[in-house]
Formats: sequence, C-alpha cells, structure tokens
Amino acid sequence: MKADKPHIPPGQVVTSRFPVLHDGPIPPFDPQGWDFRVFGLVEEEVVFSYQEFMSLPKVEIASDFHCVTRWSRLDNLWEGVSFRELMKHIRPKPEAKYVMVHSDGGYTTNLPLPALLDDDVLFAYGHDGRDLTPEHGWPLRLVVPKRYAWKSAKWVRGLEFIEDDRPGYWEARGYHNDGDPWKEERYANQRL
Ligand SMILES: Nc1nc2c(c(=O)[nH]1)N[C@H]1C(S)=C(S)[C@@H](COP(=O)(O)O)O[C@H]1N2
Ligand SMILES: [Mo]
Repeated sequence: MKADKPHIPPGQVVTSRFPVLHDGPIPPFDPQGWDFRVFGLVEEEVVFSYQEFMSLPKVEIASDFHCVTRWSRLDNLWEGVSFRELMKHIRPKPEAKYVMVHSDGGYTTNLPLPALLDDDVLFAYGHDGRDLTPEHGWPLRLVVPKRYAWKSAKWVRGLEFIEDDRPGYWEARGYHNDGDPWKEERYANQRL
C-alpha cells in the first residue's frame, strides 16, 4: 500500500537537496590508519581494518532521513554493511544494553542496542548510487532511519557497548535522548 503523498513526521519539510550538517571540521581519511573498534562490554574487543570492513557483505536499504532542524530527505538509497551483519562478529556481554557510537573527531551519539538491531540500520559508504562524499561521512557513516539524523553519525570509527545509558554529543547539549521523529522528540525540554 502506498499513500499519494509522502508520509513524513510532524513538523518536517521535504527537501530534494541533500544538506550538509555537522559540527567541526571534516576529518581526513587515510585507509592505512583507519580502523573500526568495538569495545566496552563485549566478550572480546574486535578491530576491523579498512579492508576487513569493506569486505563484509553489502546491502542496499532505502530510507527517509529526518533532521531535527526540520528538513527531511526521502527515499535515500544507502549502500553498506547492515548493523546485524556486523553483529555476527561481536559478542556483547549480557549487561550491554546501550551503545555509544564514536566518530573521528570526537562526535558521539547514544542508542539502545535494540534500536540498532532494527533491520534498516546500516553503516553506509554509498548513497544514491555513488560513493558517500567526505562532507556526508566518507568513508563510513551510521544510518538510523527511525531516529532524527543526529543519531546517524558520520565518519564513524567505533562502537562502545555500555550498561547504563549516557548522553552523546548533542544529547548532552539539549537534544532529546531518544529522538524519535514520529513522536517529535526534538529537545530534552521542549514545548512544541
Ligand atoms: N560525526 C558527526 N556526525 C554527524 C554530525 C556531526 O556533527 N558529526 N551531525 C549530525 C546531524 S545533526 C545531522 S542532521 C546529520 C546530517 O547528515 P548530512 O550532513 O549527511 O546531511 O549528520 C549527523 N551526523
Ligand atoms: Mo541535524
């Protein structure tokens, strides 16, 4: 079933452009020095080299992208490695309930592990049939379609499994901890 009009969350405006939004500089990328680290409450730490990560099985997933600043970009075709695929290589300890996502340059964002295990979550290196550009997160970004886009960390370099939730970069600066666009969870103290 498909509705006539695109179905977008409350308070959002559709754009056909792909705005660029982030704090701080675009980190330089060196494939030799790049790694992806999984640490914290896991049975063993896992480190992927760039080549190892890129050789993981690939998926393509289409999803909408909603920024808390009110633009939505619909039907993005993301190409990369699904979160579930990565989890085949990771054994979280039973007490690991949350994940802190770490990016190059120090950006972080927090999510409950079940939210990341959703089948539309992936680590993307391609967008709409092309390589991601540096300003959109090349060589790798997280995509979490069911949360506002600040949870879709660009230049992602690692995952930290944790027991107790703690706020990431924007979550510590007044953004909502969960950030579900359908519930319009924009800010921690909000009057919409
Ligand atoms: N590393 C990092 N990732 C980030 C951000 C950031 O500042 N640093 N900003 C977030 C925000 S607020 C948004 S809206 C999206 C924007 O992604 P885009 O620039 O590809 O549109 O990236 C998210 N990922
Ligand atoms: Mo954003």
